[in-house]
Amino acid sequence: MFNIILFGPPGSGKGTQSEKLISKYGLKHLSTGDILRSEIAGQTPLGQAAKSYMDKGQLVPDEVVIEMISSSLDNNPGAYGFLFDGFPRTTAQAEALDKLLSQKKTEIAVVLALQVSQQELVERLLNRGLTSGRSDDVDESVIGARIAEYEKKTAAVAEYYRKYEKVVFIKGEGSIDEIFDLLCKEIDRLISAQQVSH
Ligand code: B4P
Repeated sequence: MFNIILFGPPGSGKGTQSEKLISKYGLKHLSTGDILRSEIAGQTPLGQAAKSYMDKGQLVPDEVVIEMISSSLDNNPGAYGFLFDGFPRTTAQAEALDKLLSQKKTEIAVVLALQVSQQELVERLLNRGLTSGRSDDVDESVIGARIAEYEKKTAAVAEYYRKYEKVVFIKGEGSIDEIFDLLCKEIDRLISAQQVSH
C-alpha cells in the first residue's frame, strides 16, 4: 500500500490538491472535513455534535475523528493506498493512525506539508466563503480561530512525523497546477524508490 498525508493549515490547498492527486494516483481519499460535513448535512447525532465545534473554528474531539477513520479503513480493504486530507490534526490522532495502519501491515509513506502565508490563507478562505455556503468560511474571527487551533494543536503533527524523516515541505503558493506538479514530483520520486527496493 502507498499512503500519503496531505498536511497544512486551513485553506492551504489540501482539499483542492487531494482531488487532483486521487485521480492521478488512484488513491482512496479520506477527508475528515468532508466526512464531518456529510454527517452534518445528514443531521446525524455525530454531525450535530461536530457542528458546534466546527462553527466555532475548533477541532472536533479526537475520539470522534479517530473512530471515523478507523471505520473508513475497514470499509476499504482493497484500496491501493489512502490519501489522508485534514487528518491527523493532533499528535494523538497521528499516534492512533500509526497504530491502525500497523494493524493492517502498512504505514505512512510521506507527509506532504503545504506552506502558505497567513494573509493568503485568510484571503482564500474568505473568498471561498462567498460561494461555498460553509459557515466556517464567512466570519474572519472563526477563520482566525481555525488558524490558532492549527498553531496550537496541529503544527506539532509535522514535528511528530519529522522524527521519522517523513515530512517534505512544499511551497503552497502559486497556481494550483504549479503546486500539483511539485507534489507529483515528490510522489513519483517515492514510488520509484519503492519499486527499486522491492
Ligand atoms: P477541512 O475540511 O479539513 O478544511 P480546511 O482546513 O478548511 O481546508 P483545505 O486546506 O482543505 O481547503 P483548500 O485549501 O483546499 O476542515 C474543516 C473543519 O473540520 C476544521 O476546522 C475542524 O473543525 C473539522 N475537522 C476536520 N478534520 C478534523 C480532524 N482531523 N480533527 C478535528 N477536527 C477536524 O481550499 C481553500 C480555498 O483556497 C478554496 O477556495 C480553494 O479554491 C482555494 N485555493 C486552493 N489552492 C489555491 C491556490 N494555489 N491559489 C489560490 N487559491 C487556492
